[in-house]
Amino acid sequence: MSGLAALAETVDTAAHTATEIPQLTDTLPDLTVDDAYGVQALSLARRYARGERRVGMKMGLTSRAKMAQVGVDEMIWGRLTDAMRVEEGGTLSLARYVHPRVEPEVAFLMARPLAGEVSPAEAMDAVEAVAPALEIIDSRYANFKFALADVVADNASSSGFVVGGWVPKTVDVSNLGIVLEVDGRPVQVGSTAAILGNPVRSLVAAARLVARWGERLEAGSIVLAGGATAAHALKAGMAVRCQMQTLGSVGFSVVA
Ligand code: 0L1
Ligand code: MG
Repeated sequence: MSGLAALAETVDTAAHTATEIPQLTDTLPDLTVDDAYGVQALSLARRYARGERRVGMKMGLTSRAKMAQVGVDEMIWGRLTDAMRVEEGGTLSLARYVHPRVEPEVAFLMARPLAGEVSPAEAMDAVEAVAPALEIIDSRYANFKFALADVVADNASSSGFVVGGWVPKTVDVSNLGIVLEVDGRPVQVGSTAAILGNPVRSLVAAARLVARWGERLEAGSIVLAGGATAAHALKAGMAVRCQMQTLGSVGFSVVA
Protein backbone atom coordinates (compact mmCIF):
# COMPACT_ATOMS: atom_id res chain seq x y z
CA MET A 1 0.00 0.00 0.00
CA SER A 2 1.35 3.47 -0.90
CA GLY A 3 1.90 6.12 1.76
CA LEU A 4 -1.15 8.10 0.62
CA ALA A 5 -3.31 4.96 0.52
CA ALA A 6 -2.31 4.15 4.11
CA LEU A 7 -3.30 7.67 5.19
CA ALA A 8 -6.59 7.26 3.29
CA GLU A 9 -7.28 4.07 5.22
CA THR A 10 -6.58 5.91 8.48
CA VAL A 11 -8.99 8.80 7.80
CA ASP A 12 -11.62 6.56 6.23
CA THR A 13 -11.62 4.16 9.18
CA ALA A 14 -11.85 7.10 11.58
CA ALA A 15 -14.88 8.46 9.72
CA HIS A 16 -16.50 5.05 9.27
CA THR A 17 -16.16 4.11 12.93
CA ALA A 18 -16.63 7.65 14.33
CA THR A 19 -13.27 7.45 16.09
CA GLU A 20 -11.00 10.37 16.91
CA ILE A 21 -7.46 10.29 15.47
CA PRO A 22 -4.35 12.47 15.93
CA GLN A 23 -3.63 15.00 13.18
CA LEU A 24 -1.74 13.47 10.23
CA THR A 25 0.63 16.45 10.31
CA ASP A 26 1.71 15.57 13.88
CA THR A 27 3.85 12.82 12.36
CA LEU A 28 4.01 14.15 8.77
CA PRO A 29 4.56 17.90 9.15
CA ASP A 30 5.53 18.18 5.46
CA LEU A 31 2.29 16.64 4.12
CA THR A 32 1.32 18.94 1.25
CA VAL A 33 -2.19 20.11 0.46
CA ASP A 34 -1.92 18.43 -2.97
CA ASP A 35 -1.05 15.13 -1.27
CA ALA A 36 -3.94 15.69 1.13
CA TYR A 37 -6.37 15.96 -1.81
CA GLY A 38 -4.89 12.67 -3.02
CA VAL A 39 -5.62 11.13 0.40
CA GLN A 40 -9.17 12.49 0.26
CA ALA A 41 -9.77 10.96 -3.20
CA LEU A 42 -8.40 7.60 -2.07
CA SER A 43 -10.45 7.61 1.13
CA LEU A 44 -13.63 8.37 -0.84
CA ALA A 45 -12.76 5.52 -3.23
CA ARG A 46 -12.95 3.23 -0.20
CA ARG A 47 -16.48 4.49 0.53
CA TYR A 48 -17.55 3.94 -3.10
CA ALA A 49 -16.16 0.39 -2.83
CA ARG A 50 -18.50 -0.13 0.17
CA GLY A 51 -21.45 0.94 -2.00
CA GLU A 52 -21.74 4.68 -1.29
CA ARG A 53 -22.54 6.89 -4.26
CA ARG A 54 -21.13 10.34 -4.99
CA VAL A 55 -23.93 12.94 -5.00
CA GLY A 56 -22.08 16.23 -4.93
CA MET A 57 -19.40 18.40 -3.45
CA LYS A 58 -19.04 20.87 -0.61
CA MET A 59 -17.15 24.08 -0.47
CA GLY A 60 -15.51 24.78 2.87
CA LEU A 61 -14.13 27.82 4.66
CA THR A 62 -15.92 30.26 2.36
CA SER A 63 -16.69 32.81 5.08
CA ARG A 64 -14.56 34.86 7.46
CA ALA A 65 -16.53 33.43 10.42
CA LYS A 66 -15.62 29.88 9.40
CA MET A 67 -11.98 30.67 8.70
CA ALA A 68 -11.65 32.39 12.08
CA GLN A 69 -13.37 29.50 13.88
CA VAL A 70 -10.77 26.96 12.71
CA GLY A 71 -7.72 29.17 12.14
CA VAL A 72 -7.32 28.26 8.42
CA ASP A 73 -7.50 30.90 5.70
CA GLU A 74 -7.94 29.06 2.40
CA MET A 75 -11.06 27.70 0.69
CA ILE A 76 -11.22 23.91 0.57
CA TRP A 77 -13.58 21.33 -0.90
CA GLY A 78 -14.81 17.84 -0.19
CA ARG A 79 -17.06 15.17 -1.64
CA LEU A 80 -20.66 14.34 -0.65
CA THR A 81 -22.06 10.79 -0.80
CA ASP A 82 -25.61 9.48 -0.51
CA ALA A 83 -24.81 7.97 2.91
CA MET A 84 -24.19 11.46 4.31
CA ARG A 85 -27.71 12.67 3.52
CA VAL A 86 -30.15 13.30 6.38
CA GLU A 87 -33.74 13.78 5.25
CA GLU A 88 -35.33 17.20 5.78
CA GLY A 89 -37.21 16.93 9.10
CA GLY A 90 -35.46 13.63 9.84
CA THR A 91 -33.27 12.47 12.70
CA LEU A 92 -29.52 12.41 13.04
CA SER A 93 -27.91 9.86 15.35
CA LEU A 94 -24.90 11.16 17.28
CA ALA A 95 -23.51 7.61 17.32
CA ARG A 96 -22.34 8.11 13.72
CA TYR A 97 -20.16 11.12 14.57
CA VAL A 98 -17.25 12.14 16.80
CA HIS A 99 -18.16 15.74 17.73
CA PRO A 100 -20.54 17.03 15.05
CA ARG A 101 -21.46 20.64 14.41
CA VAL A 102 -24.09 22.14 12.13
CA GLU A 103 -23.90 25.18 9.88
CA PRO A 104 -26.33 26.92 7.50
CA GLU A 105 -25.52 26.65 3.79
CA VAL A 106 -27.04 27.35 0.38
CA ALA A 107 -27.32 24.34 -1.97
CA PHE A 108 -27.23 24.46 -5.76
CA LEU A 109 -28.70 21.65 -7.88
CA MET A 110 -26.81 21.32 -11.18
CA ALA A 111 -28.81 21.06 -14.41
CA ARG A 112 -25.69 20.65 -16.54
CA PRO A 113 -22.04 19.77 -15.95
CA LEU A 114 -19.78 22.68 -15.05
CA ALA A 115 -15.99 22.88 -14.71
CA GLY A 116 -13.08 25.26 -15.10
CA GLU A 117 -12.98 29.05 -15.29
CA VAL A 118 -16.56 30.30 -15.58
CA SER A 119 -18.32 33.61 -14.96
CA PRO A 120 -21.09 33.90 -12.34
CA ALA A 121 -23.64 34.08 -15.19
CA GLU A 122 -22.23 30.91 -16.80
CA ALA A 123 -22.28 29.16 -13.42
CA MET A 124 -25.93 30.08 -12.79
CA ASP A 125 -26.83 29.03 -16.33
CA ALA A 126 -25.76 25.48 -15.38
CA VAL A 127 -27.95 25.49 -12.21
CA GLU A 128 -31.42 23.94 -11.99
CA ALA A 129 -32.55 25.20 -8.55
CA VAL A 130 -31.39 26.47 -5.16
CA ALA A 131 -32.34 25.41 -1.62
CA PRO A 132 -31.70 26.18 2.04
CA ALA A 133 -29.36 23.54 3.45
CA LEU A 134 -27.50 22.48 6.57
CA GLU A 135 -24.10 20.83 6.62
CA ILE A 136 -23.02 18.56 9.46
CA ILE A 137 -19.28 18.83 9.84
CA ASP A 138 -17.34 16.44 12.04
CA SER A 139 -13.60 16.66 12.12
CA ARG A 140 -12.14 13.26 12.90
CA TYR A 141 -9.22 15.01 14.64
CA ALA A 142 -9.12 15.43 18.40
CA ASN A 143 -10.60 18.72 19.65
CA PHE A 144 -11.58 19.79 16.07
CA LYS A 145 -7.94 20.94 15.68
CA PHE A 146 -6.12 20.54 12.37
CA ALA A 147 -3.76 22.10 9.84
CA LEU A 148 -4.91 22.75 6.28
CA ALA A 149 -3.55 19.44 4.94
CA ASP A 150 -5.24 17.50 7.77
CA VAL A 151 -8.71 18.88 7.09
CA VAL A 152 -8.39 18.44 3.32
CA ALA A 153 -7.41 14.77 3.80
CA ASP A 154 -10.42 14.36 6.13
CA ASN A 155 -12.87 15.27 3.31
CA ALA A 156 -13.02 18.88 4.53
CA SER A 157 -14.81 17.65 7.70
CA SER A 158 -17.86 16.77 5.63
CA SER A 159 -20.06 14.14 7.23
CA GLY A 160 -23.70 15.00 6.66
CA PHE A 161 -26.08 17.36 4.92
CA VAL A 162 -29.77 18.20 4.83
CA VAL A 163 -31.39 19.96 1.87
CA GLY A 164 -34.73 21.79 2.11
CA GLY A 165 -37.20 22.27 -0.71
CA TRP A 166 -35.75 23.29 -4.07
CA VAL A 167 -36.68 26.81 -5.20
CA PRO A 168 -36.38 28.22 -8.77
CA LYS A 169 -32.92 29.59 -9.44
CA THR A 170 -34.40 32.99 -10.29
CA VAL A 171 -34.29 33.81 -6.54
CA ASP A 172 -31.41 36.18 -5.84
CA VAL A 173 -29.37 34.35 -3.16
CA SER A 174 -26.77 37.09 -2.69
CA ASN A 175 -28.01 38.54 0.62
CA LEU A 176 -30.69 36.49 2.36
CA GLY A 177 -31.14 36.63 6.12
CA ILE A 178 -30.43 33.43 8.07
CA VAL A 179 -31.46 32.36 11.57
CA LEU A 180 -30.16 29.04 12.87
CA GLU A 181 -32.41 27.87 15.72
CA VAL A 182 -32.02 25.18 18.34
CA ASP A 183 -35.26 24.25 20.11
CA GLY A 184 -36.83 27.38 18.61
CA ARG A 185 -34.16 29.75 19.98
CA PRO A 186 -31.69 31.56 17.68
CA VAL A 187 -28.08 30.40 18.11
CA GLN A 188 -26.58 31.97 14.98
CA VAL A 189 -27.80 34.85 12.85
CA GLY A 190 -26.29 35.87 9.53
CA SER A 191 -26.68 36.39 5.82
CA THR A 192 -25.85 34.39 2.71
CA ALA A 193 -23.66 37.39 1.82
CA ALA A 194 -21.14 35.97 4.32
CA ILE A 195 -20.42 33.26 1.72
CA LEU A 196 -17.78 35.08 -0.36
CA GLY A 197 -20.10 38.10 -0.65
CA ASN A 198 -22.50 35.96 -2.72
CA PRO A 199 -22.88 32.13 -2.74
CA VAL A 200 -22.70 32.22 -6.56
CA ARG A 201 -19.00 33.11 -6.17
CA SER A 202 -18.59 29.87 -4.26
CA LEU A 203 -20.15 27.96 -7.16
CA VAL A 204 -17.70 29.66 -9.53
CA ALA A 205 -14.83 28.65 -7.23
CA ALA A 206 -16.22 25.09 -7.00
CA ALA A 207 -16.11 24.73 -10.80
CA ARG A 208 -12.50 25.93 -10.82
CA LEU A 209 -11.34 23.77 -7.88
CA VAL A 210 -12.81 20.47 -9.11
CA ALA A 211 -11.36 21.04 -12.60
CA ARG A 212 -7.91 21.21 -11.04
CA TRP A 213 -8.43 17.57 -10.05
CA GLY A 214 -9.80 16.51 -13.43
CA GLU A 215 -13.41 16.52 -12.20
CA ARG A 216 -16.56 18.50 -12.99
CA LEU A 217 -19.76 19.38 -11.17
CA GLU A 218 -22.08 16.77 -12.64
CA ALA A 219 -25.68 17.29 -13.82
CA GLY A 220 -28.05 16.27 -11.02
CA SER A 221 -25.41 16.75 -8.33
CA ILE A 222 -25.54 19.10 -5.34
CA VAL A 223 -23.05 21.83 -4.50
CA LEU A 224 -23.01 23.13 -0.92
CA ALA A 225 -21.71 26.71 -1.08
CA GLY A 226 -20.17 26.85 2.41
CA GLY A 227 -21.15 27.84 5.93
CA ALA A 228 -22.69 31.29 6.33
CA THR A 229 -22.09 31.48 10.10
CA ALA A 230 -19.88 29.80 12.66
CA ALA A 231 -20.88 26.17 13.22
CA HIS A 232 -22.92 25.08 16.27
CA ALA A 233 -22.12 21.94 18.30
CA LEU A 234 -24.85 19.26 18.27
CA LYS A 235 -26.17 17.50 21.39
CA ALA A 236 -28.75 14.75 21.81
CA GLY A 237 -32.30 16.06 22.08
CA MET A 238 -31.77 19.21 20.02
CA ALA A 239 -34.29 20.25 17.39
CA VAL A 240 -32.31 22.20 14.77
CA ARG A 241 -33.95 24.43 12.18
CA CYS A 242 -32.57 27.05 9.85
CA GLN A 243 -34.87 29.77 8.56
CA MET A 244 -33.60 31.32 5.35
CA GLN A 245 -35.27 34.42 3.94
CA THR A 246 -37.25 33.67 0.74
CA LEU A 247 -35.79 30.12 0.45
CA GLY A 248 -37.73 28.65 3.40
CA SER A 249 -36.50 26.40 6.17
CA VAL A 250 -34.62 23.16 6.72
CA GLY A 251 -34.04 21.14 9.87
CA PHE A 252 -33.63 17.86 11.73
CA SER A 253 -33.58 16.52 15.27
CA VAL A 254 -30.69 14.92 17.10
CA VAL A 255 -30.84 11.58 18.91
CA ALA A 256 -28.15 9.79 20.93
O1 0L1 B 1 -16.69 25.36 5.92
C1 0L1 B 1 -16.78 24.15 6.18
O2 0L1 B 1 -17.63 23.42 5.68
C2 0L1 B 1 -15.83 23.55 7.18
C3 0L1 B 1 -14.67 22.94 6.51
C4 0L1 B 1 -13.68 22.36 7.47
C5 0L1 B 1 -13.39 23.14 8.68
C6 0L1 B 1 -14.22 22.68 9.84
O3 0L1 B 1 -14.20 21.50 10.12
O4 0L1 B 1 -14.84 23.53 10.47
MG1 MG C 1 -19.78 23.75 5.43
